[in-house]
Amino acid sequence: MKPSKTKKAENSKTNDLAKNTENGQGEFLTTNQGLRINDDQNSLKAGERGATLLEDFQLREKITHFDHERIPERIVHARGSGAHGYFELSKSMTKYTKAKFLQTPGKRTPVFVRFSTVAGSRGSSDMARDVRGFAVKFYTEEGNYDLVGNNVPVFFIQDAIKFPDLIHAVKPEPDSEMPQAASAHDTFWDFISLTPESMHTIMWAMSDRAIPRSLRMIEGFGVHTFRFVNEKNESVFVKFHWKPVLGIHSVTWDEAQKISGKDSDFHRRDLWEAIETGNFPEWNFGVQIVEEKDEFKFDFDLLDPTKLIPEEIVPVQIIGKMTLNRNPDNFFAETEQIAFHPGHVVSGIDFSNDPLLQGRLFSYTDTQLSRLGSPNFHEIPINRPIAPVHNNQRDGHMRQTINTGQSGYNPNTIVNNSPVQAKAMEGGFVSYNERIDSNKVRARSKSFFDHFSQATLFYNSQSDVEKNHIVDAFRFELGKLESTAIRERVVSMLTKVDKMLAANVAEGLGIPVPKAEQFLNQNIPADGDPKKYQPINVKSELKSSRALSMTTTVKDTVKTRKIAILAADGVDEDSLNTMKHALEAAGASTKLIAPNLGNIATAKGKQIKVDQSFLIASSVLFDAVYVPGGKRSIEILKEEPDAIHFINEAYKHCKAIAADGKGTDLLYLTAAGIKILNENKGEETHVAYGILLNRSSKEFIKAIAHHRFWDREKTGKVPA
Ligand code: HDD
Repeated sequence: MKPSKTKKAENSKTNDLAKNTENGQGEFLTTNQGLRINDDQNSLKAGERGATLLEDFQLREKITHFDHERIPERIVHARGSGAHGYFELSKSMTKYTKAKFLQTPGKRTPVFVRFSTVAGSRGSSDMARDVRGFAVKFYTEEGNYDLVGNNVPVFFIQDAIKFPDLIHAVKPEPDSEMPQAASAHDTFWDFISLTPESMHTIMWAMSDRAIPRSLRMIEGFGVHTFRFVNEKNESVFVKFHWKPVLGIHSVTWDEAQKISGKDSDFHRRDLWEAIETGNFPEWNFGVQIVEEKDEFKFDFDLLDPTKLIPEEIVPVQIIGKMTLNRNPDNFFAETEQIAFHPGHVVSGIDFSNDPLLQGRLFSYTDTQLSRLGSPNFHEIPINRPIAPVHNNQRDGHMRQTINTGQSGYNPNTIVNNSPVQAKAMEGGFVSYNERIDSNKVRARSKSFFDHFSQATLFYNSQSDVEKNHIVDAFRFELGKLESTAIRERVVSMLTKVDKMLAANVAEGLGIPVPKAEQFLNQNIPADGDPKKYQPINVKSELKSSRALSMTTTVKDTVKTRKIAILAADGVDEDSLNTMKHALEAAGASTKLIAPNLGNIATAKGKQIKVDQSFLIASSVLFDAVYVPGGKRSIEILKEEPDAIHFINEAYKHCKAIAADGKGTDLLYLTAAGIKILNENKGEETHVAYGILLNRSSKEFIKAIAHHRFWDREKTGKVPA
């Protein structure tokens, strides 16, 4: 789709100050000093065939600017896509917090959201197996509030001091700079095999959550426990959740790898197109509240970022909804230059002592200095708060503000002590006065030493299909390693999560299941007693949690799903149009795929425009396939190996497939049809498998909404 300009959403932040008129439309071309340019096609030369002159300030300005166009990419989360929108509160949080944007139901706050992968470079594939970043900047009237989270509710490590090690381990290996955007290599698993605290997050990363169908279909989590503080200075602990209205859906690993080749911008394009076509992505915003008196009532530590609070124990209260309704005008100016920081808070939101969060509070401002190059990064339009900014900070690279007058200090009499400090009742930020009385130590609390119970809880909460996918992910990732010793250490650690899981992974790797005792906890200070640092076993009361499985997610809509319609000359017009219109009326989009671009002629001789040829299209870029009737159309498609492959692949990836009239003949040449013939089980079984022969559009729509028919995986694999 050609990028077009979305109409300006009413509730979006208007960062217009530095916005140029639309590509200078109707204006003269100028230098950066405003000098009108007469010839931008030729450099200044001593004669038509002579040397270029140093005097050519116009050439030098243009080339110099170009030479400096790239800035350092983010050290992590370099690959990202963003959008503008708004957050609307539905339930007042006055009881818990004084944050103004959380007081009055109906209040809208502009936001900018950036989704990202963690490990890959800025140009890497969207479909890497990875945790997704989910960072939201709320432009509140009291200043910017950044909720810098992920699509996984827990993290790999418990203390920020280990973050550089984790990232060095997962990034491409330093000698060969391989592999890009992938955790399937020795250094990552070497680190993980020596870091048992990572096991819970590893389970999420090896699940299908790490290969989302769409960024519009991921959950978001603040991860850490934060604090709400109310007007009376009372505090509660809070965890933040984003729940996608379209449900949480993923692709298969085979699909993810193929999509990376077919369209490495798959997620970015999907987000962009959804917003351009008015299908605004939405998330419900939820909180889990824990009273201060209950801080120690759980069998895990609230400050430990490798733990979640199961929703069965503390339900998620939905308090509002976020809608993304405007694409950026300029990727670099907005998505690339936006600077998030967990320390950008407003009065009423405060931190807990989670040691990972505490380290982050240092890291984010620091990284912007090297990435954006100046302590004035807050003056870049996308980072500017809508709340006024007044202080005595001055100067620095690329300062935009022109501070007037004599004073740049406080206290002063010159401007009557301005800018003045705000009292708490005037919105002045006052840190929660938590009592802290302890020795200075480099240590970790014993309450952080249970590394496996929630990894087990996560695994036990998965359906059989989800469990199989996790096993396959481990077999893939560990299978890519050069070192058998690392494989063994990881599998030995898995025995602490689930014995069957470890056995299944070991079988795929062709190794015996190593004993659990073999794993080493290397997170031990030089003078520490190794015995004291071994993980402790906690048996959690809860056996499984519904919210952790994707099988319990929303499955009643086909909105924004993409359906491929395969046809050729001679297609039955009614068969094509009835289904196409029904799908589009239900909110899905369709693409007509034929042997060549241009038009196809229907059986009645009407010309219909083809959207994609088989050379361009691929089943992995679609959610479902429909083959309309028409004798000639099907005869042509039968001779088209790409059409057969298209259906085979969609079948392999468990997608809904429908055929009408003669279209069913084509299906019988594919894995889908062969399966039906072989099993000879009757129509209802086909429908249960997501294969619909001569069924209504209503049934097809229901099948697409179901997302995938995983049962097909159980009953034998198919080629594709
Ligand atoms: Fe981080 C970026 C999320 C731990 C240091 N982080 C970054 C982004 C997200 C997260 C979503 C991208 C923001 C954007 O789109 O610009 N990070 C997390 C979460 C964590 C976490 C959910 C754990 C719960 N991060 C973490 C630690 C450290 C960092 C422990 C360092 C001690 N993160 C950074 C960073 C980045 C960053 C180096 C790179 C680019 C940036 O900040 O602006 O400072």
